[in-house]
Amino acid sequence: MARSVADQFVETLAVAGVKRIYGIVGDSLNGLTDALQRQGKIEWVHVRHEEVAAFAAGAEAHLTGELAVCAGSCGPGNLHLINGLFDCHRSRVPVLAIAAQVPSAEIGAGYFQETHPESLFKECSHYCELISGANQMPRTLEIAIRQAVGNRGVSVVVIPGDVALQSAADAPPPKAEGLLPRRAVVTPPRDDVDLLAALLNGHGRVTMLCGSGCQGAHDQVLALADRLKAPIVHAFRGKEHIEWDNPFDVGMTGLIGFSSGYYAMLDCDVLLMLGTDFPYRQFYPRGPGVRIAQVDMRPENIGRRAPVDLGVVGDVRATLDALLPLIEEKGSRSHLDQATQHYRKARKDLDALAAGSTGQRLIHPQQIAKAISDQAAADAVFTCDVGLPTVWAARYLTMNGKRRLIGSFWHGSMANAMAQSIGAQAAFPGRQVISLSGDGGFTMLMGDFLSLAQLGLPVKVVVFNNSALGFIEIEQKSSGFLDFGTSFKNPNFAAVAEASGVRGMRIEDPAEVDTGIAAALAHDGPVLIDAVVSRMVLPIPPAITVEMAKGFTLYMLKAVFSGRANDLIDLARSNPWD
Ligand SMILES: Cc1ncc(C[n+]2csc(CCOP(=O)(O)OP(=O)(O)O)c2C)c(N)n1
Ligand SMILES: [Mg+2]
Repeated sequence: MARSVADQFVETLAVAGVKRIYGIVGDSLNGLTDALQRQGKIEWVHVRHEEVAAFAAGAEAHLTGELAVCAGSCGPGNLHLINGLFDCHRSRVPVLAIAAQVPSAEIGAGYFQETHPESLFKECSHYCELISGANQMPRTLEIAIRQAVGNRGVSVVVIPGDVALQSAADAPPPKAEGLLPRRAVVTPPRDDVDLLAALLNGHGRVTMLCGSGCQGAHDQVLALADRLKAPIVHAFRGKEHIEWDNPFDVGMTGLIGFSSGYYAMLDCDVLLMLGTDFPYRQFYPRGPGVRIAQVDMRPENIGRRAPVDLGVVGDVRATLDALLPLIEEKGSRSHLDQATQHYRKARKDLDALAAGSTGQRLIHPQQIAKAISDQAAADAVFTCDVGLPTVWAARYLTMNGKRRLIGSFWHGSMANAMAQSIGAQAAFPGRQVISLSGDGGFTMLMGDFLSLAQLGLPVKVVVFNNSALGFIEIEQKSSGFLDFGTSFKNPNFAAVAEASGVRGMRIEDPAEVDTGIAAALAHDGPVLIDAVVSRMVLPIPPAITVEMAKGFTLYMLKAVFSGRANDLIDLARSNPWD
C-alpha cells in the first residue's frame, strides 16, 4: 500500500514526540485513525466529548511542557473542541488540534456538516490552516507544530478526509531538532537592570506580585525578597511555582484572594510585578507615591494592567540573576513583618472555617478542600473547576514544588476540572490526580465520567455537591439581585458512579470527612466522592466588602418584598459569615 498523507502525518507527530491523541472518530478522520493504528506508536484516547479532548490535551501540555494533540471529525466534531482550545490558547500551552474537513470537492458548496474551521478557530490559535493537497504536506503540519511549541499556544490543522488518503509527496522525514524550537532565555539589557536596581534600592517598602512567569525561578524570587525584606503576593497561576517553602508569602489578592495579599499590595512604596499579567485593575495600588515596576518576557504585557514606572522585558529568572548582585539589603523588616503577621491571622481565620465541628449540620466545603490537601500525595496533580472549587483550591491546597495545580484560570470555563484530569492521568498514570469539581461543572461534561472507567484512569473526582451554581448565586446576592436560575435537583452522584462502574462514596457528615477522603484516596482505581456541602458560604473578597454589604442589604429588601422571606431565614440559619 502506497504511503498516504495520513501516514506521513502520524509519522511527523511521532517525530515531534506526540504520545497520544484525545478525540472522537468520524468518517473524515478515518484515514488518520487508520494510519495511527497501523503505525502503533501513538495512543488514541477515546473520549466522549471533543471539548474534553481539548481540555485533556491542554492539561497534558501544561504538565509536560510538551506538545499535546486533540482531534475532531468534520463540522460538529471539531466545533466541539473550541471551548477547550480557547482555554489552551489563553493558558499558553502547546496544543495541536486536528480538525477534519468535509471532502475537498465539496468545500464551499454548503455540504452536509460543512463548516470553515480556518475562520472558526482563528481567534483561539496562533496558526490555523487548511491542507488542501498532498503537496502541502508535511510542511503545513510542521509549521503548525513549530508555532504551537515555539509560541506556546494552539495550532489547528484542517484536513479533508480525502486529502488524508492521497498518496504522500516524496519528502524527507522530519527532524525533531528542527520541529521543536526551544524557548529563548531573554536577558534584559544592562541599563534596564540598573534602572530596576536603582528603583528598588531607592525606596523603602517593596511588595512583589508573582505570576506563572516565575516558574523555575523560586530560589531567585526568594533571594530577592530576602534582600528587599519584601512580602510576596502571588497571582493564582503563580501559586504552584512560588507559594511553597516561602516565608515571604502573604497569599493572593483579587476577587478570590484574601486580605493580607490585598493590603500588602496596596500599602507599599514599590510594587514589583514578576511574570504576571494579573488582570483585575482595581486591585493594583493607585496612590500617587507608589511606583510600579514590571518584569515580563512579553513586551505586550508591560503596563497593560497598571501604569508602570519601569518596564523590563526579560525572563524572571534571568532578570533576577542579573539583578540580585546589585540589590542592597534593606535594613528594616517592618513592612515584611506586618504583612506576614497579617497573613498568619488571615490564614488562621481561613483554617478555622475548614474545621469540622461536632454538631455542625452541614459540611463546609472548606473542610473538604483542606482534608484533600492534607491527605493528598506529595506529588499529586490537582485540577479545579471554575466556580467555588477554584476559591477552595486557591485557599486550601498547599503546594510544595512537586504538586501541580491546573484550572481554567484565564478562559474561566466551567467543567474544566474532570476533563483536565483525564489528560493529567493519561500523561502520568502513576501519579495521584484529583479533580475538585463543582456539581455544575461536573454535570456539564458528565458523559466523560464514563471515560474514567473505560480508559482505566484512577482519577479521584471530588464533587462539591451544593445543589447550586454556587459562585454565581453568591455574586447575584452580593450585587443586590435575587438569586435566579442557580438551583440543581441533583441525583445521588455516588450512586451514579457505582452504576457507571466507578467506586462512589457519599459524605454528608462533617465527622466523616477525614476517614471518607482517606478511604477514597487509598482506593486503587477511579473514585467519585459526592461531598454534600453547605450551599450558603460567603467567600468574602478583601476589597469590596462594603459594596457586598450594600448588595446584600438590597437583596434582603427584595427578598422580603417579593415574598421570599424564607430565603433569608435559610441564609441566617446557615450563617454564611461563619
Ligand atoms: C461554560 C461556562 N458557563 C457559565 C459560566 C459562568 N459561571 C461561572 S462559575 C458558575 C457556577 C459554577 O457552579 P458549580 O460548578 O456548581 O460550582 P460552585 O460554584 O457551585 O461550587 C457559572 C455558572 C462559566 N464560567 N463557564
Ligand atoms: Mg455547585
